[in-house]
Amino acid sequence: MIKKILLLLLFAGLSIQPICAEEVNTTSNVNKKWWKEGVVYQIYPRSFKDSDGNGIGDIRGIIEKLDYVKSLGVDIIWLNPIFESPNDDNGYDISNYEGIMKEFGTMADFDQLLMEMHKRGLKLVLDLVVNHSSSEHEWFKQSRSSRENPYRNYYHWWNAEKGTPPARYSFFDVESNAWEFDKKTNAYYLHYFSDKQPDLNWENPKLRAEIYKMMRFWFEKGVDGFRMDVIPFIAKDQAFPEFPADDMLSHYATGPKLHDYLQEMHREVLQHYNIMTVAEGIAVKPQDGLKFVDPARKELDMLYHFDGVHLGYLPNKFKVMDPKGYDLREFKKIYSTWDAVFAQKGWGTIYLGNHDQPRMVTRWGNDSPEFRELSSKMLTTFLMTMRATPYYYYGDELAMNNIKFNSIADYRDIESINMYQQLQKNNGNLKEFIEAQKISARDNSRTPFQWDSSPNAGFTTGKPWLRVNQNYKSVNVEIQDKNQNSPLNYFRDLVHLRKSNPVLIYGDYTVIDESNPSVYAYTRKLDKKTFLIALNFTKDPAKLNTNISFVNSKVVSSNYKEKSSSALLRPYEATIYEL
Ligand code: TEU
Repeated sequence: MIKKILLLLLFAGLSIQPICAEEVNTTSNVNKKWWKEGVVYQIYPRSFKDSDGNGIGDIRGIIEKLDYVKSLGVDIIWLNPIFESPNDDNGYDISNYEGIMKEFGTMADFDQLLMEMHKRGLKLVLDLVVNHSSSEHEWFKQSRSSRENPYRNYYHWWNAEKGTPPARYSFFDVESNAWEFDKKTNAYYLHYFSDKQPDLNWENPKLRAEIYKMMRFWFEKGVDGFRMDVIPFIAKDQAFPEFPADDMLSHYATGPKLHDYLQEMHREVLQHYNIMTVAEGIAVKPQDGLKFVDPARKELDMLYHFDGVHLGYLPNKFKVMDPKGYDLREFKKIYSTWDAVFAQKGWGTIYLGNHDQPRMVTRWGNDSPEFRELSSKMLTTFLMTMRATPYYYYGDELAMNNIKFNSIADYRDIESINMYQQLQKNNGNLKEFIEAQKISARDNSRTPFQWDSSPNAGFTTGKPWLRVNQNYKSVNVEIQDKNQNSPLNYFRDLVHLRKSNPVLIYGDYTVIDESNPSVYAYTRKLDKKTFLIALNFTKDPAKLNTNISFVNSKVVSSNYKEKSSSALLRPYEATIYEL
């Protein structure tokens, strides 16, 4: 009995300790929440750990590795979609919202995962993909079967006798055309993504009720939140007015009644649970950010913007980088602008990588052997010291870098394959495209996690669904765990630093030396505590110019073995001072 009580106390302690708002010792009157204080670790389930040797990561694999995740010090796991899906877009095409994808396991596995996570004080956030379903969802099968079917209005249809529908852009369509003609009922259906991802009709209250019911199903199981896929796109003007071709997405993200739906969702579902929500804020402009997360509006909790990750591309749709690289001054402006959006109310997020982005060290740091670890640690410092909840992508703690495939045959991602086909059709420059994809393709960040030096990096005993990065023998958990100076242990230290210093969570953010093209520096200030963070984003030494005297201040953290307090920063140097 006593043992049982002790165990219970232990579990309770474990689950409360890392995120308990009351424990934050500050006089600031900021509105504290567990999801503001936590660090989110994103797991791409397909590539994390395969437990049954079919080459695809799965839920049991994640369970096996929960102690590892816990050892990072993070609080929340965001899992990409794990629901039944024909996998046209790796789970972002859901055919049953209340079933588990068979490659990933069973509902019993899921229940166990949730239990094992809660036991360790980890929260679980799932992906909510409700702008569209799979074309293999029962609703769509019914919907497309006849114009009179009761599910017809679960999707958007345009009857062909009205003529060609007004142009809409599709992300994953060879013609970029979001209207697909369906012969059976002589009508077009709308799909902002692939033609196997028809858009759900949120104007239909029955559809909305189904979605809310499904959300309750997961919350009743104990899930701790949702990351909401392309949620700004759900509302569509049923008259389908013409949109300007060069500015479609901002129209997509500001549909009529969008915020009515989010408020209804809050009323019907969200307010009844102690959970967190984060909007994938695609095409959301800074001036609209608060509409999603101002607590007074009762909609969502956090939003992540795309302005940062869109920086540095040439203005075409094939994700080709500007050979000049990106301008750090613009980078700073974007992150400072977004910090200001949530300075008084609402709350932001900070990320440099996810399953839709290349590896952060390749994109924003430098993945040459000389600088890979150093620049990755610098980026980790940035993520862990901003005023926003960090969303940290699995593998970035090892400084995993882009795999850089030489051939389209290696790619599995619908986005890369679709863009390639488009270019092929239009006699575009395929060679240039393959080179560009080495930097920008999504599959770069979806390669299997590198656990150890055994075949396939210990990810699977079978044939991995996507090739493993060849550097796995030197870049893996087993090696980095033992090395105090590894990116892995650096990440652990920085998570700990953030979580034990409320100033890094809630403190005011002020950028300094704004016009410096090489150094990103800022202060964080809460009550009497001030930290100064100095980050050199380049491979050359660079000077921080400021009147703030910091060189005699305490160095709280550095990514160099030999700490230095000089205003002249070494390549990719990242230093945190306490002033
Ligand atoms: O992403 C939204 C989206 O538009 C992405 O396609 C993004 O623009 C692109 O990846 C940039 O290269 C979400 C999911 O995160 C993504 O994985 C899905 O493919 C997409 O929605 C459709 O569900």
